[in-house]
Amino acid sequence: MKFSTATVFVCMATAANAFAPASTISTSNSVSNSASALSMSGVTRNPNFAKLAGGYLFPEIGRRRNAYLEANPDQASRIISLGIGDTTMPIPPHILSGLVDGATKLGTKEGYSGYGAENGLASLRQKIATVLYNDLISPDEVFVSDGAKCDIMRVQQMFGSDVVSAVQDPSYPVYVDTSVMMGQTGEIDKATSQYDNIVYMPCNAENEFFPDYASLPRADVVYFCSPNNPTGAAATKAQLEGLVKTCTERGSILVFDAAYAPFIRDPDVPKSIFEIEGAKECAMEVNSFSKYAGFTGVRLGWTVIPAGLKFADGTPVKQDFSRVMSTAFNGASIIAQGGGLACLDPEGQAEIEVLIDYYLGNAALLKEAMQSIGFKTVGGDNAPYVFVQLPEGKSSWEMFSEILEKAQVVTIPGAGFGPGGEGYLRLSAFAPRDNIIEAITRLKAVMV
Ligand code: PL4
Repeated sequence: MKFSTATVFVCMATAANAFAPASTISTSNSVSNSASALSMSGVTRNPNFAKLAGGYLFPEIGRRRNAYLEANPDQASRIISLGIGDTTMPIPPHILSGLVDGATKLGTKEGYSGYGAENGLASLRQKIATVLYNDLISPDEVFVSDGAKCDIMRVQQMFGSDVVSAVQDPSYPVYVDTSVMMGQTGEIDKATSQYDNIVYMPCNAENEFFPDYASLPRADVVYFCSPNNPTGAAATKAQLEGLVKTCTERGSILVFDAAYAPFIRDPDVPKSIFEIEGAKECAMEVNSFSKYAGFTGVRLGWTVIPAGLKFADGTPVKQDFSRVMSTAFNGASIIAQGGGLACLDPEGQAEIEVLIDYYLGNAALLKEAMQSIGFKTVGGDNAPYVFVQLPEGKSSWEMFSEILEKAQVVTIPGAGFGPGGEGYLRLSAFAPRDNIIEAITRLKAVMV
């Protein structure tokens, strides 16, 4: 059933009237009547939302796929998704047993627990620090959460509206969209597709998809993702040393998104920014179990903020993030945290290796297929994404539509990740192997 805005308002007012004293009912009815006639509330819209150039990228991809299927219902069974980076392999047994244990305990008197610590179970924070960071950081610098995406928004809430943010171009759209929502930016420039007051750090073939932040205007907060979404480029130790040095010299805070760290196989590519000397004074790291263990639906992540990271007035950043978490978050699900603990057991770690190897095998097939028909690619070695350079003059949305219509394969146009992504297409390796093989046959037929 569809409701108009006015209908929703009237329904809410009616529900409210069920609890209102009789004398107030006629007044509230007259308010709802005049409001319903106008079909709007008396609340001013947050002007930052009007600045957003369009809908969020991933629902937009889903909308276009659904529109295609509505027009071509006979093609529904042929659709293969190499679009949204969502895991497809089932959760392996040891990790699953952690989730089951977490749930089972809730059914016993001894094991039951209600609200937990906002920052997560002490045992999980300890294990994250030891198993994933080799004790480079301490457990009280770990904030367990419901995922990296949600943490990025909370990090933005902590920084507020007065900071200037820098983003890789192209980049995961959450950094830019949350900067706009927070009021850090001006309007979008229609000619460049860039928001005023954001520093766009070009990542392209000329700079091997690693930005030269030192040559760009200073930003307060620098969002950097490695292995990268969408390009799949993984920054080397030397490159990250340079970035940390520049951020330190300029007094910028680096927000390092390591959501794809488990895909790193190259020993010269750091899995965490804290492997770089000096990072504990200039960086924080957001991370997630989503891609480690197929927890995209379970929801579990974490953010590390070192005690030595401080604002200009000397306040530890960790103190303010803790204030955001305790005010706006009630702790990650106790069941999910049970799964997280199992991920960090030796058995869980071995299961994760198998999962990641599978997706990396898919990525290698996609990369090889694209190269075999003459396309240049980035990524796919230490990342689940292959970024394909399209022929000169071919727009990425055009290519997305052509592939959807002719091959029934969903991809993501590079332009969805920012103007710097134009001319590229992102292929995701998160799919069953059979689908990857079938998609490759169809892509080869359409793209040559
Ligand atoms: C679709 C660089 C995927 N609805 O699951 P989380 O919240 O712990 O992590 C999300 C995340 C964080 N950082 C980076 C990412 O790439 C992602 C997930 N991105 C993609 O296809 O680009 C899933 C997107 C999901 C979303 O909006 O995040």
